[in-house]
Amino acid sequence: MKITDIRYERLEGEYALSAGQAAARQVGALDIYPEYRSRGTRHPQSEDRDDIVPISEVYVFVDTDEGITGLFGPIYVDQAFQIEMHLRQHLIGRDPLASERLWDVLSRQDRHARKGYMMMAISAIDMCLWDIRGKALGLPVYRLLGGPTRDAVPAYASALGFAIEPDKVYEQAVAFKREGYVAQKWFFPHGPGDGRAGMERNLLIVRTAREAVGNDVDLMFDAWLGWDVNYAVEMGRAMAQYQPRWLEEPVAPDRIGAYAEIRRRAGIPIAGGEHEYTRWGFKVLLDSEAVDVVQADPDWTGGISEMVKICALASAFDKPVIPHGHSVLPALHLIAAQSPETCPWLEYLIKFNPQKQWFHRTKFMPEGGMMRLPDQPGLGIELDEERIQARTTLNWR
Ligand code: SMN
Ligand code: MG
Repeated sequence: MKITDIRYERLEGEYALSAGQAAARQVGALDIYPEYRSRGTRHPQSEDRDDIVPISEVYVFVDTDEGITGLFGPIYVDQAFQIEMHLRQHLIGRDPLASERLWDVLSRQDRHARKGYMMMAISAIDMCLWDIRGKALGLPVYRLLGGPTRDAVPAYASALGFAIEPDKVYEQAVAFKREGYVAQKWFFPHGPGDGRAGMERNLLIVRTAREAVGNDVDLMFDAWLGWDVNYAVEMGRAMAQYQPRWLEEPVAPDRIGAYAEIRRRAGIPIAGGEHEYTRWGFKVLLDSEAVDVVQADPDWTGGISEMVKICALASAFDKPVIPHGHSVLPALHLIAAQSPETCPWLEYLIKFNPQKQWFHRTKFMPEGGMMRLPDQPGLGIELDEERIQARTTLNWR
């Protein structure tokens, strides 16, 4: 089999927002500047309105001479550009099933391929190659990876975009528990720039969520790179009585010493890695004793191939990998082929993952807190032509 073409398409349609949740703000790295801190919510999905909004997503297609096409998306347009400018020339005419060779070549072809958008571009290609292999052999990807290790995977409810007023947090935390989720993650609205009052409001979210769910549901909290060491240590110590399963990304990912210090001093488990790349990036995190939970994202860190290696590495450190959930299917295939000890859960972003699957014929959503496994060959992404109102080919040639 040979790769004959690589194409990128922008799909456009209309997406139905669902109301019932007020707009939520989320702390971030730029919040040290007042004008950014006052921006408020950053996500249209968190608006409190029933509305139809335009939606536009980019997909990558890898065609072969045997009529099989590998498909992956949504991806960022920046990834498509990197594929076109840097990766394409190493892929056309090559055997898509020799994906270890191709990953190696793609990661060596440019000195900047190691991280960032170029590694994210390699990730998207890796996903397409797994899709091709699955379609060629008529099997879902988790079967090719040696799974399933379970019939279904427990998902945790990730509440990005949900209202963070205490009464709303309470109500929603109870609702997630009733739906069957054994764990849920909330996002902090405040950081060091919001002073004591902000810290109190953060803590109120933790306390309210714990009061809502009792002791048999795990709670996690994400600071999305928005804090510093002192703030994280103080928050960690104050949160400890509510027994969070983890505090996530308290500071920017490269501040590994800060992670290790927070982990030593805060008294609660620390999670991170959704913005880390490849086995070598995770080796540094693990060697530095910086995290208790590894959150590599298949879409960004190097694809499914690299995730398998990161899982092997993390399991040798006895640290679980709970992949970040930028898109559902790659993480689901991987998790379904790992020991439940290595990969106990899938992240499901309740507001974002449905949007990311808007153009897909089969939507993967947890039921009773469990995610069933795909049975389609490959990754399981098929486009729903009825939802596509316009299709544009991206072309930089
Ligand atoms: C997150 C980051 C980027 C996109 C969606 C969600 C978040 C998470 O940090 O951990 O889910
Ligand atoms: Mg996160």
